[in-house]
Amino acid sequence: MVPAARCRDNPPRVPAGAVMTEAIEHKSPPLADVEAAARAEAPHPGMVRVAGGAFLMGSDQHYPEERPVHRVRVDGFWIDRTPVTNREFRRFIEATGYVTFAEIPPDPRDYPGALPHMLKAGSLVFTPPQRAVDLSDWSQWWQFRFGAFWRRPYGPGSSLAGLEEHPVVHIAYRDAEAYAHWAGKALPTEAEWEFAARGGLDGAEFAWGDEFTPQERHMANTWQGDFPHENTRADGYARTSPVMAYPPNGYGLYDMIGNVWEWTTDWYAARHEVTAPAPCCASENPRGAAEDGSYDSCQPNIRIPRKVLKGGSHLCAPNYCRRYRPAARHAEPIDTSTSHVGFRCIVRERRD
Ligand SMILES: [Ca+2]
Ligand SMILES: [Ca+2]
Ligand SMILES: [Cu+2]
Repeated sequence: MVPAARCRDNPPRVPAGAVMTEAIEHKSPPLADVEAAARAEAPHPGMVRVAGGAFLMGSDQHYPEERPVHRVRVDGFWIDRTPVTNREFRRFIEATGYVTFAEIPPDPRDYPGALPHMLKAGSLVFTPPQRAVDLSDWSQWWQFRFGAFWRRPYGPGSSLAGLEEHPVVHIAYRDAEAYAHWAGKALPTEAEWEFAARGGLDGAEFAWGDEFTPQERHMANTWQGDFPHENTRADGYARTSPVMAYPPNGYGLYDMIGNVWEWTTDWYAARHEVTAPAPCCASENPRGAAEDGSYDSCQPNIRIPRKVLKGGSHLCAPNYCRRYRPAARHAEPIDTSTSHVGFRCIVRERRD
C-alpha cells in the first residue's frame, strides 16, 4: 500500500493512500572567449553566456548516483541568470492561456488503483510536521494539496503576493518545456546545467568553493536545523527566496544551488554513464540515459519516466539530503510538481 519510501525521498504525484497497489579539470575560459562573450549580444534579456569547455562531472565523495567522476565537454550556450520567476511565468500564461499540469485532474487511466477522491487537480506542498518523524517516510512532510498550483503555491486561498521575484514552483516537466518553447529557449541537459553551476571551479564541492559557509556566510537558500520539523532559517528564508538574494557564482548565475530544484532534459539513471570512447577523452555533450531505464525500480508498478533535477532546494538539510552541490542529482517523475521544483532555460549556440 505505502510505496517504498525508503527508496526515494520524493513522492509520486498521487501520494500514499491514493497509490496504486496493483497497477500501479576545468580551466577558466580563455580570455579571448570572455571578451567575445562580452561583445556578443544575449539572445534574450537576463541571459549569461557560458563558453564551451571541458570539466569533471559528478562526484565520488557523496551519493552513489553522482558517480563516477568523468570528463565531459559541452558546447557554449546562453543560460538564464536566475530560475524563472513567478513574474516571468505569469507573462507566459497571460500570452498563451497555457494550463499547467497541476491544474488538470489526474486521468484515472494513468493512475490505476488510485482512490477516486484523490483524483483531483493539485500539487505537493511541503507541510512541516510538529516533531521529529521517520526520515524514510516522505508522506510525513509532503501533502498532495488539492487546488495548489503555481499561482496558489500553498493551495486555495494562497497567492503570489510578495512572491513575484521568487522562482515559479509546482511546475511539471512539460510545463517547463512549454515555457521554454514559448520563450524561444530550451531546457538544459544535466551536463550543461552542472557545467554552468560550477562557475569555473572545477572539482569544487560547492558552486562557490569548498567551504559551505565561507566566513559564516550563507551562499544559498538551504535548510538549517533538524529537517523536517525544525527550520532555524539562519540563511534568512524558511521557504523560497527572491532569485537574487544570494551571491552569484563565477559565471554570474544566481540560485544554481538551493532555493528550488531545476529540471533538466536528461532521463535519470542511478549512475553516470560514461560515453567517451576512451578514459582519456571527454564525453561530448552527453544527453543522459535512456527513458526506459529511468523508471523507479523500487516501485515497478508505476510507469512514469523520470528526469534529472539539479541544484537542491530550500529543503536540503545536512541531516537529510546534502544535495546543495553541483554534482548532486535527483530523479523526478515527469508528472510530479511540488513546492520546491522550478527551472531555468538556455539557448544553445550550436544547434544539432
Ligand atoms: Ca532556508
Ligand atoms: Ca536552484
Ligand atoms: Cu535535497
